[in-house]
Amino acid sequence: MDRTDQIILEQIEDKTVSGEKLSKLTGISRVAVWKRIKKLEDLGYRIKHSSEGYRLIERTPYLLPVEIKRALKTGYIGKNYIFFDQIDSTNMYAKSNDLPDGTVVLAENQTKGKGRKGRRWISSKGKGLYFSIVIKRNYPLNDLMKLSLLFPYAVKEAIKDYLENQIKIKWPNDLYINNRKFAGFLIETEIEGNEINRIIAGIGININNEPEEFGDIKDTATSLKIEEGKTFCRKELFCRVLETIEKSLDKFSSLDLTDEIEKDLLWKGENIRILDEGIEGRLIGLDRSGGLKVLTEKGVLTVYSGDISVR
Ligand code: BT5
Repeated sequence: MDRTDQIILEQIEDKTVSGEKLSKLTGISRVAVWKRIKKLEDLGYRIKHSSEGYRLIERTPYLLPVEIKRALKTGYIGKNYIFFDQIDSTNMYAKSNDLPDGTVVLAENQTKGKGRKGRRWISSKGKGLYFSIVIKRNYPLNDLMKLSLLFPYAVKEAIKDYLENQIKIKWPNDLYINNRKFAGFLIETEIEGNEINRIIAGIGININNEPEEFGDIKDTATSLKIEEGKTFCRKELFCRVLETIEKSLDKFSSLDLTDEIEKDLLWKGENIRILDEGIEGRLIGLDRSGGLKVLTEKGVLTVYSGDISVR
C-alpha cells in the first residue's frame, strides 16, 4: 500500500467522496482511482460505491502495516513491522535475516509453522496470530529459562481481561484454557560465551480458529473463539500483546516472574510425568530460574527442559 492508497483511505474513512475529488487530491485519473479502490477491496477493506462516490464501511481484518501502525502504542517492539500474506515460517524468516531489535514479523498464513523439536504448528489463514519478535539485546545465559517464560506470561496478561475463562500456563511455555492448548511459543536464541545476544520469540495464538481446522489434534487444541463462543478482533489483541511484551521486557530484572507464573501454573499440585525422562511425581512449583520442581520418590527434582503430561 502506497501513499496514494493511504490518502484515498483517509478521505473516505468518514464521508462519501466522489471519484472526481479523489482524482484531484491524488493527481491520478478517475479510472486509476477506481482501480485503487478495487485493490483496497482485495486487501479486505469494505467500501460502498454509490452515485456520490466512495465511502469506507469497514477496515480490513488483515493485519497490514498501515493498520498496525495506527493502533500500536509501543516504543520499539513492532516499530519495524514486516507483514506476509503467506510465508513458510516467521521464525525461519526472522532467523535468516539480520533484522533490528524490536522487529516483528507476522504472517496471515504459515505453510511450515514450526513447533519445538521439529514439531509443526497449524496456522490457518487469517484466524490466529502467527508472529516472531526479534530481540537483539544482551542477557546473561542464566536468564534463558526465565526469558522464555516471559513471553507466555505477557501474552496471558495481555488477553486475560478479554476472557471469561481462566488461562493456565503449561510449563515450559504453552497457554491453555480448559485443559486445551491455544498458544505455543518457540523461543530461539543466539548465544556467545555466557551471553544471549539475540532472541527470536515465535508466538502462535489461536484466536478465531474453528475446531475442524485442528484436524487430528482437535481434542487437545482450542482457540479463544471456541472457548468463549465469540469472535475476537485480532488487531486489538495483537497490539495489546506487543505492548505487554514490551512492558514486561522493560521490567524483566525486577519482575517476579516465577511467582507470577506459579499462580496460574497448569497441574500445580497434581501428579505429572516428564516425558522422555521417565520422571514422575507431584508438580510443586518453579525454582527461581524457572525450572520445574517435582516431588518424586527420591525427593525434589528440578528439571529445566522437557514436555510434561498428567499421569
Ligand atoms: C509450540 O511447539 O507450541 C511452538 C509453536 C510456535 C508457533 C509460532 S507461530 C509463529 C512462529 N513461527 C513459527 O514457525 N513458529 C512460531 P510445541 O510445544 O512443540 O508444540 C507443538 C505441538 O502442538 C504439535 O506437535 C501439536 O501437537 C500441537 N499443535 C500444533 N499446532 C497447534 C495449534 N495451532 N494449536 C494448538 N496446538 C497445536
